[in-house]
Amino acid sequence: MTGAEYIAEFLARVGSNHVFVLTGGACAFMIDAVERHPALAYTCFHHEQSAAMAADAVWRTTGKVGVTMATSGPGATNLITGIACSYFDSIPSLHITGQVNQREGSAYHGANVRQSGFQETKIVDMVKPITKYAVMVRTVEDLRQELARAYSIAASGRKGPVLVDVPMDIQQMQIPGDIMLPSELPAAAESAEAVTAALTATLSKARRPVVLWGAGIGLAGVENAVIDWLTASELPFVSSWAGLTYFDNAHPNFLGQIGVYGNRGANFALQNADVVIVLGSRLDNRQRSGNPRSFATGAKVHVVDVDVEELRKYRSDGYFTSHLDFRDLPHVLENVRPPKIDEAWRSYVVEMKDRYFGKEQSTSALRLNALSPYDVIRRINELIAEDAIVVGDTGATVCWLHQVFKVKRHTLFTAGGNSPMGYALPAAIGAKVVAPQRQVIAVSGDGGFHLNIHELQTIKHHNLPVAMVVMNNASYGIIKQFQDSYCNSRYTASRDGFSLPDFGHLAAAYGIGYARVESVEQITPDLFQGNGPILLDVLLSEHTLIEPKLEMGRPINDQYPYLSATEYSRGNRFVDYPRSAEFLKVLDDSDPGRDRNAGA
Ligand SMILES: Cc1ncc(C[n+]2csc(CCOP(=O)(O)OP(=O)(O)O)c2C)c(N)n1
Ligand SMILES: [Mg+2]
Repeated sequence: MTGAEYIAEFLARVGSNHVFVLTGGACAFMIDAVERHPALAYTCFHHEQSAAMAADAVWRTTGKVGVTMATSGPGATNLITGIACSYFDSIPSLHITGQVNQREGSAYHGANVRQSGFQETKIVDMVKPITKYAVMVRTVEDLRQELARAYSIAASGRKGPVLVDVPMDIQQMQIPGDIMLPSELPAAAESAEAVTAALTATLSKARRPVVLWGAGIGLAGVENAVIDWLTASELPFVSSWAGLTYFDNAHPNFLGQIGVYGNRGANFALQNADVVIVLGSRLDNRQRSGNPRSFATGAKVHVVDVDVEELRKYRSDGYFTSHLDFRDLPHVLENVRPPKIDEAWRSYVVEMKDRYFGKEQSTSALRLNALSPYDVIRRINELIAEDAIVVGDTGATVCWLHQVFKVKRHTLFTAGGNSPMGYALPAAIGAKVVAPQRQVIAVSGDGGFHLNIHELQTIKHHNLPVAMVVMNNASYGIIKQFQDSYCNSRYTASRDGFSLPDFGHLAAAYGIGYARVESVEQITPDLFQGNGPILLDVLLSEHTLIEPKLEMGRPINDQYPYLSATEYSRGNRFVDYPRSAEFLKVLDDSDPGRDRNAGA
């Protein structure tokens, strides 16, 4: 078999049966081999970044490693934004790029030229900081070893994307047919016993404990064991956005998602705890705020993570850390003694949940008598199948989505760390291709939707029944809200200076279904049950805000719109988070509507 056929056979053996492509001379042999392989199928995208985002969605949907093939030069560089999505969210994906024939490549001449072959680009060097492993193969033996190695690295330990760059001569060379398969690599970590002892020591002194549930639990596939432990030990828990998809959000101990856009009750509980156990979350600044020193100031924070570098970053925070291979987490938790929880804490967390969980409302929309994005998301949540796949884009829209969507058996995800505009549409396509029997809903803003608009043709070509919800506030709303806070409501480049097309005309141009949504009642179950694609144009006021939302310089339990002094201190019953006199003065003076152009 040829090198290209070897790659196809390898993909079939590891169960990565769908390959997302945009062709070109340097990858045409490989895509041809994919097409000829009976176990494989390819899907064409109209931009390589979409293919990479779709591949990212494959693992999130099925637990199989997603694969792209792209050509050298611009094809390869276009993958970059999508690869970064996988890297920051620890998602395994495999990117196979074609490269120019080695005798045409710059290395052949031994001179340090910019480029020798047409469309030659040093993609390996370019993706090194956003991949776990990237390599160019130089011989057929290399190809055998590097494919297996790259795949093993992608799917082991803290997972992530890898890239294998394959010159055209290698694609055409003959290679023996025995396929070298990947293997799960051992993880260097502390022993389960050591972590059990450390966690037991931390929890033994806890009277007001909170567990922070991170995506690392689900990435390791140990979510059921963690839920059992939380249930049995009666521990209240909160979640990062990326963690939400891995458990039934109706769990009685669950207080909500945390952080800058977090639920107020969940944030209060976290900030008032005396012990916070963090399981598989990297505590980025959307969780702890821009000032980590204001995070859980009354607590001993104990972080358990698979990646020792993540733990190193807490040295100056004084956190306790445990380095664990998360496959051992069930065993660890089985042996951790549960803490003695104070009665006052038990009743406090129940009170916080009653007061705030699921209670988000858009005061900005209410004031304007406009459609509330929170009501829209709740309605969609009610109407779609319990196991539907819901993909978020970015901006205010992805905040609204995560603030109120409640996962039952759904799969809910977005590219949380990289958060590029345009992620949701191609990711929804990727999800639908590998899980055709499940409902798929993409939730984008009007701005973000436009960044991969060409993929409407991919949806149309395959007549994929994907519901594309566009939260249309005729602006880059999240940036506008930032400008309300910090730029005196000058909407430069967020509302002014550009425009977006009529989405009805756009849908018609691609020949896909369209529904205009001006009230919650217009969102009906049939919209999600059709046989083809549909674009739901949800008309919001451009002045719709994200509520609550943290402004700079505040701890996460003091979000805008600001609570009264009484309500604020009721939430901060155990740990004091004083508001400065200066801030109280600003509060007094502040315009409750914030958006100076809102008129209402
Ligand atoms: C590729 C890319 N460019 C720029 C940004 C910065 N950015 C984040 S959200 C956003 C606006 C998104 O607007 P829209 O999709 O309409 O969402 P809204 O905030 O209005 O809900 C921008 C420009 C980004 N995340 N990704
Ligand atoms: Mg918008």
